[in-house]
Amino acid sequence: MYGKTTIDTGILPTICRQCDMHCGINVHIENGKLVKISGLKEHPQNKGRLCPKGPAAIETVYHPDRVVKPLKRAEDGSFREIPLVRAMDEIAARLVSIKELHGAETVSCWQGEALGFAQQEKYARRFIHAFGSPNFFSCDSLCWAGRHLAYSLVQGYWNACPDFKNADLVLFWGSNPPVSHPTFMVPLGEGRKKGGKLIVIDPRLTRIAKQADLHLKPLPGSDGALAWGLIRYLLEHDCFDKEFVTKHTIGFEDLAVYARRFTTGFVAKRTGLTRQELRDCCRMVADNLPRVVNYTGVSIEHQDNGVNNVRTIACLGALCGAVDIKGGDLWPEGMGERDLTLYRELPLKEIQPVGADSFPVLYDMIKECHTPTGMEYMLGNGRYPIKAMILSGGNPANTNPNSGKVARALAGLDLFVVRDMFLTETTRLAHYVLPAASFLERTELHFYSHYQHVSVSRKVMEIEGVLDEYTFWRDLSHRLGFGREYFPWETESDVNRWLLEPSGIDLETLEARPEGIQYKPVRYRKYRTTPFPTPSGKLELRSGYLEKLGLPPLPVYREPVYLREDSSEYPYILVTGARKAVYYHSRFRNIPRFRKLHPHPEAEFHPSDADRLDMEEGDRVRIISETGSIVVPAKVVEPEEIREGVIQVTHGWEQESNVNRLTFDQVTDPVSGFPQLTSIPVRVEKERPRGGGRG
Ligand SMILES: Nc1nc2c(c(=O)[nH]1)N[C@H]1C(S)=C(S)[C@@H](COP(=O)(O)OP(=O)(O)OC[C@H]3O[C@@H](n4cnc5c(=O)[nH]c(N)nc54)[C@H](O)[C@@H]3O)O[C@H]1N2
Ligand SMILES: Nc1nc2c(c(=O)[nH]1)N[C@H]1C(S)=C(S)[C@@H](COP(=O)(O)OP(=O)(O)OC[C@H]3O[C@@H](n4cnc5c(=O)[nH]c(N)nc54)[C@H](O)[C@@H]3O)O[C@H]1N2
Ligand code: SF4
Ligand SMILES: [Mo]
Repeated sequence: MYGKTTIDTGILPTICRQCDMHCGINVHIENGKLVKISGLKEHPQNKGRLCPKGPAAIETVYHPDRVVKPLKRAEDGSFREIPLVRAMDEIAARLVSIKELHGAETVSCWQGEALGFAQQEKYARRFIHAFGSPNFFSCDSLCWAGRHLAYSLVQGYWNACPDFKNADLVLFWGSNPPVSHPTFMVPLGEGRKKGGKLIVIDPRLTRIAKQADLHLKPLPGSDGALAWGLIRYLLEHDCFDKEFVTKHTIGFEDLAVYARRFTTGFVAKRTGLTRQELRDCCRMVADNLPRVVNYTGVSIEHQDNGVNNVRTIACLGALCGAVDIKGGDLWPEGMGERDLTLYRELPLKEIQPVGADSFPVLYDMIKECHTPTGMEYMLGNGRYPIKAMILSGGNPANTNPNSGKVARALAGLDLFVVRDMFLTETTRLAHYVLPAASFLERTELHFYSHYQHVSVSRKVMEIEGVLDEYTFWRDLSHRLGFGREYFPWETESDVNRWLLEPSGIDLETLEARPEGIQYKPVRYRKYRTTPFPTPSGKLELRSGYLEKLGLPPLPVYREPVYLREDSSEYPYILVTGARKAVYYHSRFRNIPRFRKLHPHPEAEFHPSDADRLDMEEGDRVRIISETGSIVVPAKVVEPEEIREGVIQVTHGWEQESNVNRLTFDQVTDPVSGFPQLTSIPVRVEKERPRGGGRG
């Protein structure tokens, strides 16, 4: 057993970061060893509940395969241990020489999902700007940013968690919270007890769909048409909040004209839903105004018209008058903490960030460089080359679209440093693999914007030679000569103190309150006195900002690619990424008790499709898209579980089972540049007449 715990025996309350829900947990320690994780009842996020992944942090931390020593790749491709100081010196020297030879902008950073979207990510943003390069990449090029941009374009902000508890009707668009966001089920359950209704829009019968009052199974990629159909219905039947729309929105006239084409017949044809289903859905919305909330899942932004489809859903919320009200979409207020990034202090105006020319909205609004364009730069097809990357908390060679190309791009770097807890498909391509501290080995602030709450997690243990993110960036920046100026804090606790200072909450108070502190009470209808944070100060049903960029100002509908273009060669529609409760993207397949639950990858098929393909459960099938092909065992589900003609494969499996060999990096959302991870045209071939179940 390695590592030194903060206390010898006892219970330390902290925050779980096995996923992005930030539940309160108690870590039980006996004689210097972590023995159990239980739920922290006082924490408002989870109220003591845990999902299976939380307690598995112990298996992760003590996993026999965990990387605890720095590794350097030798000429023959094998990894050799190297002392940490030497590794850091060598990396710093390589960065200096690449900067001198090719320019600072050829060096980049990448942060993956494991580090989340706040403090940990901001260290990397700070570092790379101080180094002189704007090239910060992350998993945000295919997660969250599409929704964030869409909602921000309409109302100026995105609320990650609407007011489920007080809503009369909740619509989940392509999302399955019992699995993906277990803590949503607490307020949702409370709302349901009070009589709140539920509509789920998903081509599959998910766990949340089983609980729904109405489950619609549209054709993948057609959600925009459905949302426009709902808008048309509300306008035609005069069921919308006229006062709100008149006083607080712009673009209503144009929206109303565009909505006219979305007649029931038109929408039924696009979505594959019946007229009756459409009418039921429209009536439920109209009958429950204004407390109607829409939650858009990741699969909507993974569509090739993702931003406009999400914008349409946001406009629908606005017509409902469900903005900034109890039981609606909340408008969260920040705490006023300091900003770790240097975008204001040290703008790098003279260098064009990767992708900012093709997807200006993505860079302008969230300072994210576009990862599929980044691959082109790494392959030498950009305005300048990307030569070096420091990546932490991600496994893009597995999780990013067209994964074969991603691997080729990363393999071509002159310097590739990866910080991870395990060896992965991505670390295999690295020149240096540095052991990363788990969330139990660092301290950071956690924000819960929907109830305006902050808490701090604590360092529960430490492993010698395993650096937390802050210490890594600090040590590297000191070697490069800008540490004293930009990374002056000794420890992460010092950073936390600095971040909190303007908020008036001091670190010691927060540390004494493991359940956290509400930094501001939630207020409603702030728009009556405060302009929306959009260019016009109003809610923008039509965007002048997009128009200036040459993009359509309205959230126009575009048919998914399988309808737009001839795809007779690819008669099935693939959706990817439906989450499994015990896996997190490419993570946790190395936990034996989880692996027992889901031992191998699988492709879900409707029984009629299985009949058509003369296929049985367990047969190995080859699925082929324009990008590539994979081989996985088939799972023939019940007829009601998936829409006929649709196939689902979850991502995160390796090599020939990796569904990202099929996903599209060449078809991108016009606003965000998001690659297309759902609604992909594919064909299917049986690999062998009858096969085993393992892939
Ligand atoms: N256990 C676990 N939890 C996770 C994750 C994980 O990997 N494992 N990942 C986390 C991350 S980073 C994210 S972003 C979230 C995502 O979480 P959610 O946004 O809730 O997404 P999923 O749970 O994948 O559910 C997506 C659903 O969309 C459906 N779908 C696919 N295409 C379409 C379409 O075109 N239209 C509609 N209406 N539906 C469609 C799929 O059938 C699937 O059921 O989950 C987070 N939580
Ligand atoms: N086809 C398809 N592909 C998808 C999706 C989909 O729906 N369909 N979903 C996409 C989405 S929404 C997302 S967010 C991305 C996520 O994609 P990635 O960002 O690549 O996330 P993970 O696969 O979880 O990789 C996290 C890595 O970090 C390591 N790690 C764990 N904890 C720590 C830590 O504390 N510190 C450090 N340094 N490393 C740690 C893990 O071992 C793992 O290798 O995947 C995307 N890929
Ligand atoms: S939902 Fe599970 S993994 Fe996520 S923070 Fe909560 S306990 Fe941890
Ligand atoms: Mo994500």
